[in-house]
Amino acid sequence: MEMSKLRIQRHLEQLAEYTATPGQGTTRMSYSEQDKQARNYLKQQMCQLGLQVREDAIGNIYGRLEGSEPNLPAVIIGSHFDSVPHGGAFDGPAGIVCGLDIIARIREQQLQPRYPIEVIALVEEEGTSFGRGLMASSVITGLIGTKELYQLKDRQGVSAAKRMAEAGFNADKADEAILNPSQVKAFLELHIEQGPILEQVQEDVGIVDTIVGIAQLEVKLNGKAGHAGTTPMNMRSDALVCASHIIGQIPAIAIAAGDGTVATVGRLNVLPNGANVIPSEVIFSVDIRSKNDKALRQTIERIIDLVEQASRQSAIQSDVIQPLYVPPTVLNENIHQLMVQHAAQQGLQYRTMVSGAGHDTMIFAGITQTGLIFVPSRNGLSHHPDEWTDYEQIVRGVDVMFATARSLAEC
Ligand code: HGY
Ligand code: MN
Ligand code: MN
Repeated sequence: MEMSKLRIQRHLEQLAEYTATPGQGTTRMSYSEQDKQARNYLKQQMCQLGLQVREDAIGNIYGRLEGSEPNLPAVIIGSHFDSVPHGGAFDGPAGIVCGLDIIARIREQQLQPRYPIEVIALVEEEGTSFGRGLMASSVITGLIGTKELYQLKDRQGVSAAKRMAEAGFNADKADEAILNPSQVKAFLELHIEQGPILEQVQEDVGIVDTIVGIAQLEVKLNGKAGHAGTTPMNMRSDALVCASHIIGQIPAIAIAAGDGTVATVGRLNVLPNGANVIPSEVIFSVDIRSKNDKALRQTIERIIDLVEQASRQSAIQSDVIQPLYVPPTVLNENIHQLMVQHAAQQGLQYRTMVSGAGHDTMIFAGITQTGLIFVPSRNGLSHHPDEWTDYEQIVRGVDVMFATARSLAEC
């Protein structure tokens, strides 16, 4: 599908232009200037494909191809268009571009689906802006709403609701963005693997059956600022020393939980952050994943206990919040089989896989049947400027997704 490859390349190269860090990867925060540029591009492309385009109250973009029976539930295909700081050009956009290319192929082949098909571009999947991953899909599936959007804050202390308002959206109407499960037939996502397996085994696609459970914690430690030179060591309440003691023990807790459980401290803020000032406050994130829910919960509990114990021993105030918890999610067996069947019919090399990364698919699984296809990542690299997938590899993933969408939408 030469045309398909050129279309996919054009979209991904254009979207990669919308970054706050040109030459240093994709940095596209929800509701930022870069979000607006990508949003305008995606809406323009959806219009050119003759889709009915709309944005919901929190900024998700929908492009709808009407079915011959408009009242039937829609097959939704898409992913997210926000990024991590200095991330790659494929994480998220590959799934949206997959949806666009499926519509382009339907137009080219003059097909008419019986069920409506909707391409969706989701905001705030990464959680970089407001510290809660899978945010937009959680709103539209009814897991969180207006209250949480006022509580979730960015690093400047501004709420997600305010940032939405600045971008022309309205958190007070978040309930109007909630999807009616009876109007959704399935959610399908194509995503880069973000790991090394498909490349190592030289296979074309991964068909995901399980997504690991995810928890995100935010730990706040409060000590006492003081002069670095004049405060004796036995008279300090140093929040950073306490944090270091805690963080150093987290890997062992994850390893002890077994089943491939992982835990990561990716973000750490020190206040007042002066070289000659004893740190008074430290805030750090803990991202925990496991395919075993018991291991996930055990890890969360042990880290919370560790924080309480360490802070008590060093006269530090501690507070732990848990903005996100999603249990391990098994995806729909029927769609999995459909994808396997189409991959086999197309003569592709494929395997069933567990996803160590979280995806909006796991949230949609709460309201509808879902399917997730992986395409290979070069060197297994992701959340990095050098993230790369060959366009031909994406085309093969889209080929399977197109056949799956045609089966589900009956076209
Ligand atoms: O963090 C994740 O697993 C995904 O990239 N948001
Ligand atoms: Mn990501
Ligand atoms: Mn992603």
